[in-house]
Amino acid sequence: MRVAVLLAVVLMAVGFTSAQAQQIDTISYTVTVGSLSMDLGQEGTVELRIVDIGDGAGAWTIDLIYDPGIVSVIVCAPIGNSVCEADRRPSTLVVTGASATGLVEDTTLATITFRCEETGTSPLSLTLNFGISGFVDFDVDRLEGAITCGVLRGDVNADGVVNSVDAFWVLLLEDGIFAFPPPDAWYQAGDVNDDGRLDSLDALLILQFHARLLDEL
Ligand SMILES: [Ca+2]
Ligand SMILES: [Ca+2]
Repeated sequence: MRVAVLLAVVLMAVGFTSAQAQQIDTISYTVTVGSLSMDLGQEGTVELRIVDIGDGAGAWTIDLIYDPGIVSVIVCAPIGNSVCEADRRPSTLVVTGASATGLVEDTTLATITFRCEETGTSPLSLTLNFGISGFVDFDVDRLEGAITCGVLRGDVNADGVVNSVDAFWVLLLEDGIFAFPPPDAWYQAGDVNDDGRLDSLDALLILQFHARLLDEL
């Protein structure tokens, strides 16, 4: 009797009534997260979604794993019945939630805004935790994403815009006033005439681009 009561409590906690547990043999859905391609310093938003739901999703705990060496999380905004934990582990967002009636339609669980901090590609991997097993079978797919961070030509200080500050940085780099070797990304962004050097000509082109005298760099 005690076991039956505990089982009922567990099932209710994950969103099933005892009647539903008897009726539903397989819970099926797909968890998806989007992909982005951005430049250093820019921000973009992906959606974490549950789609293609079969017999209803009563509860979800989803780990979204990213590379903190490439991107940072600006904000994780949960939607509806979800909660977002951004600081449990350095490389992991945890989105949890529950619905007493079970989700039946495609649903966005959270929107997550990332910022490109370094060049490279960060995976957006998904790990799903179901809490219970043995009573209900899960047939769940994952569509994982990625964020690719590149260099915005002319944006030497990687703040997402090209302006006179970047021209100033090019001149500082030309003078070699830094006590540390500047990152390669600074050179990649600043050498806008592709001659292998950072000098006042690059600074001039950046200023012309900012003044809309040039259409592109
Ligand atoms: Ca800039
Ligand atoms: Ca150059």
